[in-house]
Amino acid sequence: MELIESPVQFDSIWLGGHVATMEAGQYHAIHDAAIGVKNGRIAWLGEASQLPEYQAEQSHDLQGAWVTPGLIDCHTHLVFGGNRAGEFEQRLNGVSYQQIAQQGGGIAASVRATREASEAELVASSRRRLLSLMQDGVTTVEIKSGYGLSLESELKMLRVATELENTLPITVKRTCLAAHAMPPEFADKDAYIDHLCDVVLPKVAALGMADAVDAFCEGIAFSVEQVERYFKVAQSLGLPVKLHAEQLSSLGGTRLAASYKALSADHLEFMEEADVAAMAKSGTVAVLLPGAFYTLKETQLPPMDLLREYGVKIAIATDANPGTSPALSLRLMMNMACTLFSMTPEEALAGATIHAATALGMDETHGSLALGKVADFICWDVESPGELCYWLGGNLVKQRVQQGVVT
Ligand code: DI6
Ligand code: FE
Repeated sequence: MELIESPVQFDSIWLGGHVATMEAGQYHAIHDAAIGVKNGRIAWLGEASQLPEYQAEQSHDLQGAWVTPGLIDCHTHLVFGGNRAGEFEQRLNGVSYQQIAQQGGGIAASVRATREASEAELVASSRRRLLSLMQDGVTTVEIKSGYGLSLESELKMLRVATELENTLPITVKRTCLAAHAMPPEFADKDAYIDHLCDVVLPKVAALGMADAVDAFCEGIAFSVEQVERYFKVAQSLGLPVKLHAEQLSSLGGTRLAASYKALSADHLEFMEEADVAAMAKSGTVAVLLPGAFYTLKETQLPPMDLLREYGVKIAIATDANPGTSPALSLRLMMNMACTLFSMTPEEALAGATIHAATALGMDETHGSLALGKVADFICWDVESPGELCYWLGGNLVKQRVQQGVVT
């Protein structure tokens, strides 16, 4: 009697294209590949010629497309009221940042507009921006608070981020950035940090409203000592930390972040070799933000050779925010990482997939295509993965798959 092997069951299968798996941060290309998906996870991945006998409820023909992991934007300030296009125009008409700040502009303007906006208004305006990111290939996004700067308005921003995840096919990681700037009702930075440590962080943690905690460590924001007090409380509440560090000057924030085993340190143009060494030791990801570098017309480049030499993982993100990076395409940031920071297209794609997943503490399940991982992927209308970094703009997404479902 002949034994009949029962065919492997898939919910969906993709055939007729190629895959860049991004395992270990490299393309690891599979030509003429097959991807089998079951229950939102990758159940089979390899050369189509090796496929076992299978049954699938749905079959998709890639028509020669390339598949990559869904893009992960690991640093955004996507939720905010109003926008600052007027300031952009003022600056280009010769009004200085200082004059704009004296007129109540800058971050203060975004804080006012965010506090004044209703939750529904914030959901509506953020949704439009998030859809732009999604249409260009993003399947996971990190969203920071930080334009509320009071318990109520920080919680409002984090609720908006939750609402976006609940109503759109996207995974959202929420970060509490209450230590972003000084709220108008506080005169003293230490007193504000005390308030964050005593009231805001414990409440955010108790409500389960954040996946991580972030701060802005800079002369114009908070000192290393102030950030350390805030990190200590975050750590005691079981929340991982990350930090805006070494963006405009070298203060030592990166080393502090590394000593708290931060998931990431972000910006980093002014970092030094000791900072790079500390990050390598702690496994902290370097998140580079070419959109802010470009918008601020910065000239100090992040130390790419040192980051590579020490084996620090490098992620790329939009930093989408109304002031310094009104960026709504992560793929454009990948292009800019190549052109401005001399990254290779392979490094840039790793930076927007697997290394971005590590920066969010989710690389076990996301960021690369492998057996058992969440089936978040993009089918791109390109002839090689390098094309994703080559085009400035354009619509290259052929199909977007979120947890195994075409969206
Ligand atoms: N660094 C930045 O570049 C932004 N925040 C930060 O910590 C600026 C945000 C803004 O101008 O609204
Ligand atoms: Fe930022």
